[in-house]
Amino acid sequence: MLPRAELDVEAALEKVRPICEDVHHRGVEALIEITERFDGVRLTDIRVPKATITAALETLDPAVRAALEESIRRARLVHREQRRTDHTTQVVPGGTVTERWVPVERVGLYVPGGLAVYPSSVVMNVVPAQEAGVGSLAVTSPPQKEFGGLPHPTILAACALLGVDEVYSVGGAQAIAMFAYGAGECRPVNLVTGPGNIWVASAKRLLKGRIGIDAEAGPTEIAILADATADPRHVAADMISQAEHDPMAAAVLVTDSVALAEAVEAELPKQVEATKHSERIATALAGPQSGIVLVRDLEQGLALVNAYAAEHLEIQTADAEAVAARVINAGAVFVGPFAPVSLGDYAAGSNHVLPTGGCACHSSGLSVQSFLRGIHVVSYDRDALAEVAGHVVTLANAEDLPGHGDAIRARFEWTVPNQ
Ligand code: HSO
Ligand code: ZN
Repeated sequence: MLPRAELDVEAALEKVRPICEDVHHRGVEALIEITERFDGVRLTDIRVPKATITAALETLDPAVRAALEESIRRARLVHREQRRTDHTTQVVPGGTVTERWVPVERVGLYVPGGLAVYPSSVVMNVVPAQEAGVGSLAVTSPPQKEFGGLPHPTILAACALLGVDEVYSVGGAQAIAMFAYGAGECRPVNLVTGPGNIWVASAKRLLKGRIGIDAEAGPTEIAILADATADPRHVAADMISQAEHDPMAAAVLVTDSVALAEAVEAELPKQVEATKHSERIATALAGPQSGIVLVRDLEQGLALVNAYAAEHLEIQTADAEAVAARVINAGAVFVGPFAPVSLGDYAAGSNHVLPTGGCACHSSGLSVQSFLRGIHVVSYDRDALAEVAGHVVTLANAEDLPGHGDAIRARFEWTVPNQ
């Protein structure tokens, strides 16, 4: 019964379709015109010069550089270990199936602009792609008026730190179309990942198939399952931290403690008032998608959070590890009092590109796996094929596809009975 923010991606398709077609047919010229219309900047070139990317790193605040480096280091630690190894199964003597994990050849990574600047999202997209072994990787991010039509310099600096030198200053649906069809120097990609606004989500929906996509990202969500042992100041702060992203963001506390519910309710306005983006936070917290839910006990709380399948789920209860072990639907789970979502947003080592809108019940966050395909390589010798030939012919006939069976029979001078 917990409502979610309504995003009408389907309705946005009407506006997005002509934009994508225009980019398809007119390439860079269309991108420049559309960018002028929506971002208010006239680009001379869609590609950010390499020297500009390098210069952004040179002028980056050293503290931000150190923090980004640590974020990258931790993300690499975790993602490196996600890489699956090829595996061969011997089905019969002379008959094997190998699963080969092959990186996608070329990917396009979308880094949002909008209400905030997201160099951390550069890290979360680029690191798994690189660890997967993707050979060709392009980043795009909306141009910023105050930076002369370039993406935010911190985004460029993050690209430089990660060794990414193909960057475009294009945002919105037109950026996804640029990746899908190619335009100017940007060759078409095979896969697009990264969060974005409704226009980006809508373009992903439209172009899915021509390109692979990770997910259609919706507004950020945090759910917190907490009992009387949780600190209401921490709970309130964590709810605010994600409400800060978007007036449509969801922050939901689920608790069996009336005392905690009341304490958090009292704490929220105090903290909201004191923080910088209080207006959008207050809007997000007042929305129907946010609230405090009182449950009978943690059992019922677990049932609720599993049904809700939040992008981020914090467990702030006694024996949090045991409770967390019973979570089956969540983009990422944050366990105990010292693992707030903000840690995961920047520097836990985990990925912050996570399924929203309940998609956590069928999808995972971004990982090395997102950039790999498992190719089955089938290798059978004559004896191994002979052993199963009769079964294949039988199944082919059962499906009324005798040509399939004949492809087997032809290899044995038609001696395999056609039954
Ligand atoms: N919480 C966001 C990611 C993010 N937060 C980036 C700060 N910067 C969605 O997981
Ligand atoms: Zn965040």
